[in-house]
Amino acid sequence: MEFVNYEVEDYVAVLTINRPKALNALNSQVLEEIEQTIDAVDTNEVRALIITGAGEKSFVAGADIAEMSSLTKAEGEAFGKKGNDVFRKIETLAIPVIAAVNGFALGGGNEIAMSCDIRICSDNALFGQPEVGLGITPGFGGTQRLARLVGAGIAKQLVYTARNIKADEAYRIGLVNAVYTQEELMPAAKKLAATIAKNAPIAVRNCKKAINDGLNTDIDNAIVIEEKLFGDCFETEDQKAAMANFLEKDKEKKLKVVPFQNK
Ligand code: DAK
Repeated sequence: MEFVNYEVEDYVAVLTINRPKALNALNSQVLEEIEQTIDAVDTNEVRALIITGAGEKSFVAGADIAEMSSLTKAEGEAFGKKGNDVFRKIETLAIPVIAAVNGFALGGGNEIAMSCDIRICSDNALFGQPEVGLGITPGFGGTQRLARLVGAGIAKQLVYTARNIKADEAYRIGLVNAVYTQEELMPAAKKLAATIAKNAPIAVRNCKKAINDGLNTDIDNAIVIEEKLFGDCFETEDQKAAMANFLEKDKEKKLKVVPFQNK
């Protein structure tokens, strides 16, 4: 791969978008490489994925404006669909995904971060949806995910004004969960991922599915989704081992690696 690096260590994978000359902007090739990498994540081996950007300046500075500048209506729709398909794969990946936002997260950059389960950032991060200043709408889910994450009022203000916000404001509105210095960001992301990876993997995946699927439906259906995924846990070795450990007062509570059962 030219623009994506991928490494796995101790159940945690790091996907780095690596196109620093263009501040990691997303062109078709970058999107294709992200998609191939996501498709290839071995969820039996990896329990949490971190997505970050190469360099100290930018997470992702948006979709590639040079590539978009000459698109026709049909090509624009196809480009939007490509990005949306990739971001949806991130959002629905079986394991938790953490965005470690290490600088600019503008347009498509904010949108890829929002397709992750959790966002943390460095203190030099800058977030925004500048699209209306470029004569377009956010096209990789920005109008949808931002409103779901921070509420319609704040999302509309950010999208209509195209105003960028710094890390502290992103934290205040709930767009990111925590802010670190640049040096602390990746260690913090890895620590968070390792904490998730220590828990029963199928239970964690079922939690992700329950939260995501439940948010997309009404509360009555959402509770049924939760019930089913809760019930599924009782077919896992982790549930039996972890509860037996508790009852036997085994403080180690070591959880076994159990291959994910696709459902
Ligand atoms: N695309 C392409 N190249 C970019 C880029 C981008 N988004 N952002 C930066 N670059 C390139 C610059 O052109 C420059 O390249 P060279 O001139 O060196 O060859 C290099 O990265 C360094 O950038 P700067 O020299 O500008 O660096 P500065 O530190 O001065 O400024 C900046 C950093 C992030 C403030 C500035 O680069 C900037 O404003 N970049 C654009 C940010 C932006 O507007 N992003 C949102 C893009 S729009 C849709 C699908 C998708 C989307 C919409 C619709 N559908 C099909 C419906 C998504 C849209 C977007 O994401």
